[in-house]
Amino acid sequence: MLTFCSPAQITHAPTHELVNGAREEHAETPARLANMLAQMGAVRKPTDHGLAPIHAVHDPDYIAFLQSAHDAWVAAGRDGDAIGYAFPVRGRRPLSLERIDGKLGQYGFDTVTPIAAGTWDAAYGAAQSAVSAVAAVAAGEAHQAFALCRPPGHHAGADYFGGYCYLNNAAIAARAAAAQGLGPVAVLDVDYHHGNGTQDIFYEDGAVFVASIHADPRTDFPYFWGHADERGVGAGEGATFNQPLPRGTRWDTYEGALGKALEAVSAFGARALIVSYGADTFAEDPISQFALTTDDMQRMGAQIAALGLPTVAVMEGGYNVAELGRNVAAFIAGLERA
Ligand code: SP5
Ligand code: ZN
Repeated sequence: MLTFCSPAQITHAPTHELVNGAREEHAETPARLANMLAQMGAVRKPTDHGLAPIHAVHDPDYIAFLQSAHDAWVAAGRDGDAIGYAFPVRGRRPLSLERIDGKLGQYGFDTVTPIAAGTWDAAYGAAQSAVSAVAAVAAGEAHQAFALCRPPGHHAGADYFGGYCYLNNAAIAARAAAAQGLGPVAVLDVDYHHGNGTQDIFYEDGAVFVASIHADPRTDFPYFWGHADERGVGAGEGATFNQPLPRGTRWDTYEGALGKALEAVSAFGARALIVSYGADTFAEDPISQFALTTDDMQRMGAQIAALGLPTVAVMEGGYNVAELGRNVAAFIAGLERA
């Protein structure tokens, strides 16, 4: 599989996150990337496509915030990684805040997504990996490509970060694919968690179909999105398709949901596919509660590839570091085999 990864992606290294009233070790570690790279063949460095494909998805004021947030945190006299503590109730009017403390709440939606010294460079590198994978497919160099993104992206919206995500690599890839003539484009999100950022970005956009299979948000992060009745609005009505599944879901149930998602992608008329792949559906994931095996990851890849569409997969979550590379390799083997 043609795979892209930027050396900058290792530089994002928050130490802690605030969760359930406690300060815990951050789950989205550089060791994740090292474990995945150890299971890959050669990976290619992305070409730098600049800020244009990022600005096609994200608001300029949000990007300026991400670029400067850690410096502002240090300038305010703080140690370590930047984490907000006060958040606006949804629907609050736009405000022009000054202090980093307020801005962290304005642009973030949780306390588990710190901004560290290397965060911008790593997120930028991951986005370039996604764009480069799309460019390779658009150029006909490959029918499938993999962007080994880290930090992940699917929880990040046009103007917000959260869920360990800062730039939405899948959305950036989808917009780049459409711009390069690969459309209509569908995004299929198979991470354990609902991809709320991707959903929000395309919620009123009927040109990009978004299908997601994920843990029921009544019990699992990100709670406030991903419910079955969210189907898009306006021009996007019907172009969002959510299948929340209960904790404990195994392949026998998952396979049927994946079949429905792929049927919907076909019915939409997609001519290219962006896959948000998370390995946190794995039975032994430390923060997630589905029950897929490493062999199931291969089955998942094969079922997706059977659609026959030009496909770019971008890496999302997966927190069992010891098994992560093997799970990703199994998924890629399935994609390649079909
Ligand atoms: C991309 C992705 O999979 N994001 C998932 C974010 C889920 N956050 C859930 C709550 C955080 C639990 N953190 C446990 C840390 C243990 N050290
Ligand atoms: Zn996840």
